Amino acid sequence: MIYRTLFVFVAIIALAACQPQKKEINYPKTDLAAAPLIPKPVKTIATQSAFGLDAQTAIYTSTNDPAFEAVGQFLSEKIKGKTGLDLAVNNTSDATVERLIFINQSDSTDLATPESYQLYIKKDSILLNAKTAEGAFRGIQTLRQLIPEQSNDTLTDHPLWVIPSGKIMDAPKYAYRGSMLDVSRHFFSVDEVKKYIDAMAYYKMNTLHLHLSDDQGWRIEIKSWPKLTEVGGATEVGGGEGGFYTQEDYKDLVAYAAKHHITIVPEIDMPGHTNAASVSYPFLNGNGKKVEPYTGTQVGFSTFDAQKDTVYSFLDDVIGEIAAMSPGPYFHIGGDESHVTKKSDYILFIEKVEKIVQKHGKRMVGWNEIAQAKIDPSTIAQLWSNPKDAENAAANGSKIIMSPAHKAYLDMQYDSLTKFGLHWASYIPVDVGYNWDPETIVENLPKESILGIEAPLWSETISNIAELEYLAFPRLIGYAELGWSPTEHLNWEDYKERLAKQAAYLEKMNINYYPSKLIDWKKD
Ligand code: TNX
Repeated sequence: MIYRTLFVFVAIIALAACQPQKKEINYPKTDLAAAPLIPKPVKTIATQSAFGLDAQTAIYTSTNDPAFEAVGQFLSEKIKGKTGLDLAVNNTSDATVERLIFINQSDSTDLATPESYQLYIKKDSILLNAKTAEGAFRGIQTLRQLIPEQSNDTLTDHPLWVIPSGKIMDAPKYAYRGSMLDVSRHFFSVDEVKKYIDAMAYYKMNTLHLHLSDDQGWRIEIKSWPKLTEVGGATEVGGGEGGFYTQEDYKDLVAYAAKHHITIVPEIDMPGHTNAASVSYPFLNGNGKKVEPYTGTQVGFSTFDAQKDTVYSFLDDVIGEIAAMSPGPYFHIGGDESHVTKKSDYILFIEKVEKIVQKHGKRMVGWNEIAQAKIDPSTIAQLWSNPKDAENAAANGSKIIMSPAHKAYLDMQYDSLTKFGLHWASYIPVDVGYNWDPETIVENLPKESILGIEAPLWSETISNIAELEYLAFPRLIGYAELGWSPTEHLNWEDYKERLAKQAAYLEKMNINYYPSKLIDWKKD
């Protein structure tokens, strides 16, 4: 199969080379190493020539894996959106083709991770090698970023988008590079979440954690417990109407994320942060008080009753329904700020819920507090507050997701003048959000214990997509680089020049970013 695709590739190059009408193009000198790529690739070698993307360019992919063809289609759609060119994918009968982009499934041992890719850009061909469609997908993001906004209309008799030539060898630093959206404190629609996924994918993030329940709202339909959304879905911070995803909506989101090689991590927060669930079904409540709908922003007052069997059968249904719709390996159980759960109950609860999550075929993820329980080494702890918890979890064999609030929380204000956001952990200007090393946040944490990083966006202070984007961008782009690029490439002075050049993409995508004065934004 590999030989067959290689044969097709060689044949097509030969075919392209034989075109009688083909004219040499005198490309201007280019420098691939100076391209404002984010995240910065591991290795770039410039060859000072160029590839001209035009209407005579075609896309071919390995055909042994349909997911590679899908990556080719995705590239074609994005090229159309950016340039207007409508490039065919795997159409071998087109005789007008002069240049080609080949997306090749390769088993080369140089491709060390599933997301690794190699990009070879020459005058007449672009070759992208990857072991998996996921790697190919990451690689085409690099290619998308290399296509200039404007065509060059002087080199030939038709518009041509000049892509600098050379080689890129690339692979991520961490396997987990994510962001979280809190759709509970304020609800965000399927289309709004999709728009966020588009931007995450462009910067090679691979995980979207959805915080689907909290005191103020329950956001995912559970067929066996319908009041969760009928009652618990009807509130949000500030008294707005709330909302929820039907199971069809959620599946649509999961599929959209999968098309972008992004895994959804669903979170049902417990045993605290459960007021909306307990308002829907009061037998769940364990704080001894009458439950009322809550639309404020306090935390730590609610808890499930950890002593009742019925609570665990309820959770078996809830986790089972969500796990069945979530192809990813993880289920997040929250576990944070359970201030009114007795410590012994908390530990009992986490250990019992871990078994339920595992029974439904998922790896449990929880905020760092879960390290107080005797968790399984396969369970993952997400550091937000207490480094000691992360240290303990790692000593137990668990992997850690780094989301230290004072560095990685997208809901922290940029400075005291920022309209939205909080500052209980810190103010996080764009440079502070970028200038930290996940490996030095926790003392005595072996590097190998770090699964990756995640930037959570809590939504107490934001109620529409423009406000959400104002907090997320441009900081999210920095977290994408922190998660992907090797430490020796992380340099604020270099990064801020590349970030400045993202303005064209952000504006074209209609993303409302915070125009930080630290950046000399270049709009075209
Ligand atoms: C702490 S972080 C929380 C959230 C809040 C957030 C606000 C975490 C695990 N719990 O419930 O929304 O602070 O910044």
